Amino acid sequence: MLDIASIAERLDNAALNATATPQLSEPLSLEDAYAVQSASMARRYARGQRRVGIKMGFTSRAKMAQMGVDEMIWGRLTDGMMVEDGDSISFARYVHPRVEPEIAFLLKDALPGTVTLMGAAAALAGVAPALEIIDSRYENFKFSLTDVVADNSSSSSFVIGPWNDPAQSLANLGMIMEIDGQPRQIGSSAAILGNPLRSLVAAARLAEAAGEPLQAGDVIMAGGAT
Ligand code: OOG
Ligand code: MG
Repeated sequence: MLDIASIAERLDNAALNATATPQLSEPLSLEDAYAVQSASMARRYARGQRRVGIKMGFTSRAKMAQMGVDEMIWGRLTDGMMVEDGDSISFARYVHPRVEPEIAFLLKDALPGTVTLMGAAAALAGVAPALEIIDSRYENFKFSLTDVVADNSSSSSFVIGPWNDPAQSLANLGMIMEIDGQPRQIGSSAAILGNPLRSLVAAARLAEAAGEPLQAGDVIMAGGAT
C-alpha cells in the first residue's frame, strides 16, 4: 500500500533541511501526488505556518518546454514562504534555488470554482510584479509530473512587488527580469495562457476541486512567463 504520510514526511524534511532527496520510486497517480502535497503542507501548518494562497505552475509554453511536462499544476503558499521586496535570502535555506518572473494577484473577494475572466478580474484587489523562488527538493532538479506535484510544485519562496490597480488590461504587460541591472529574461504576460487572468480562473477551479476554494485576501501566483 502507498504510504502517503511517509512520502510527505520525506519531502517535508528535505525542504526543512534543504537537502535533496531522490525522485519518488512509488507509482503515484496525480490524485496521490496531491494527497502527498496536502499531507506535507499539513506538517508545515502544524509548525505554525498559515496558508496565504496558491501558486500555479506550467502555465506558459516556455515553462512546460523547459521542464518537459504538459499539464498545469498548483501548490500551496504559506506566510513562511514570503520574502519582503528588497530583502535578501540565504542560499543555505535552499537546495538549488531558481528564480522566475511572475505576476501576483490579490483577491478582494472569494472566487468560486467556476468563474469567467471578467468575474475573476472583478474580484481583484491588486496585481503586482513578483518573483517566485522555486526549489525542487529532488536531486538535480529532475522530476516527473507527479513527483513535482507531491513536492508542492517546487514552491519555496516568493517576493511581491508594488501592488497596482487591477482595472487595466493584463493581457500584454511587458516583463523584464534583471540580475544586477542586466536584463536576463524579457517577455510578456501574454505568455501565461494568453492572459494571466486565465491562470487565476484555473486556480479557482483547482482550489475548489481540492476543497480549498480561493478566499478574499488570497495571493495567487500566475506562473513563470519566461
Ligand atoms: C515546477 C514549478 C513551475 C512555474 O511557474 O511554472 C512553476 C518547476 O519547474 O520546478 O513554478
Ligand atoms: Mg513559478
